[in-house]
Amino acid sequence: MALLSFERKYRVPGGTLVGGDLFDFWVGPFYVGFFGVTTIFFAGLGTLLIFYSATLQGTWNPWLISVNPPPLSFGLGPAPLEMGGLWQVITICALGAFISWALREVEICRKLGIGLHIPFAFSVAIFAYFTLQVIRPVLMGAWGHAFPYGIWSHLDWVSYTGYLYGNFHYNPAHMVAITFFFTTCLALALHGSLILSAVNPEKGKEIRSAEHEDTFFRDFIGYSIGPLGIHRLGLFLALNAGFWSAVCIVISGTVWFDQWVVWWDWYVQLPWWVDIPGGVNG
Ligand code: 07D
Ligand code: 07D
Ligand code: U10
Repeated sequence: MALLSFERKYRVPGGTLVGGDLFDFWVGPFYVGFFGVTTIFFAGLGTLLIFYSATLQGTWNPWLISVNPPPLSFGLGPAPLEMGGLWQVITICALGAFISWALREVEICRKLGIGLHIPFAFSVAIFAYFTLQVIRPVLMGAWGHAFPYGIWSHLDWVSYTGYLYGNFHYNPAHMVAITFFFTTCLALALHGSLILSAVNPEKGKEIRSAEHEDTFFRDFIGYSIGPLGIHRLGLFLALNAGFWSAVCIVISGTVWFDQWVVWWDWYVQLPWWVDIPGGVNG
């Protein structure tokens, strides 16, 4: 069915989580719903507050705007607006907007009768953000441990936090997360290129079937994961990239306080080589 006639057929009331039929309508291509309204509210208010913060800061240079969390001395308490209070309200707005966006995805999935995979996947990104801005600062006892809202300033935070633990590359969960990110890229490059090679032939040539795709990888590496399997694998890899990112940052400063390289001492201290000549005790 053509997309436009499908949309006309499927655009009927129902599937909402709250509000019944109240906001159950579309504006142009966009589904609104209760959570569309809350998204607009939180995103709008948050953006206005970033502009207000920029006027207090005295810059309109988009790279230099920075909404900073309160100084560490405020702990987990509320701060005056110009001393991190704006950051606190903007964080609430950001979470309100992200969660509304995920719930709007849920409503659209329910209307379409499809699975909730997309809102689940987005929830992992929200979880990573929540870990950086709420879980870790709460565990460490101050909002000042969270990152500032600014294009350059958030990079400064990442660099500073990385060097705080010596070389962040030695964080084992950071290694796992990076490996998942790299593998996600590899999987998408393999999948994108395989599909195009079969179904987007040169003019005049025949489209090839899924058997051709399967057979390429069986000939090449002896196994094909299959057309459904590659999408499961892709989602698994991508979600793990986000999940292990959250893990790598939440353990830094809460359960591990030292340089990350020191964590690897368990390896040189394994009993079977700790005492041999040249070993750490030998
Ligand atoms: C392509 C989908 C579109 C989204 C875009 C981002 C804003 C911010 C706000 C001026 C893939 C829209 C940007 C709404 C404007 C103000 C106040 C998604 C796509 C185009 N970062 N980060 C960027 C965010 C963190 C890091 C770019 C957000 C952590 C590094 C952009 C968050 C850490 C680098 C950006 C966030 C971290 C970047 C491109 C939230 C660890 C870069 C993003 C809410 C995760 C790169 C100048 C992109 C860059 C970059 C946005 C969090 C590290 C400005 C919204 C604290 C090392 N980040 N980031 O394409 O060029 O994402 O920076 O958590 O090198 Mg970041
Ligand atoms: C948090 C984004 C959530 C986004 C949401 C949506 C909008 C709307 C609107 C477009 C998690 C926002 C939407 C605003 C926009 C419109 C219309 C995603 C989030 C909810 N690192 N490192 C990571 C690498 C080093 C350090 C993660 C590589 C150095 C610290 C990832 C390298 C040092 C932290 C990663 C490298 C260091 C990280 C980031 C290489 C610095 C973190 C991905 C090759 C000296 C962060 C949870 C992520 C983290 C993180 C990769 C190097 C420090 C695994 C490849 C050695 C302090 N690094 N890193 O988390 O884990 O995405 O955050 O050198 O905090 Mg690292
Ligand atoms: C995939 C795929 C596949 C496809 C695909 C795709 C994955 C099987 C079949 C999809 C992939 C692509 C298209 C490829 C490109 C995508 C990316 C690279 C990812 C990144 C994407 C972007 C950078 C684009 C981002 C754009 C966005 C998010 C759109 C922005 C839109 C809005 C801000 C509007 C959102 C709408 C809402 C919230 C609800 C509706 C609201 C309105 C229309 C506005 C009017 C508001 C109201 C009526 C409410 C009133 C408001 C009130 C009362 C409050 C106001 C208060 C204030 C303070 C303002 O696998 O193959 O192909 O295509």
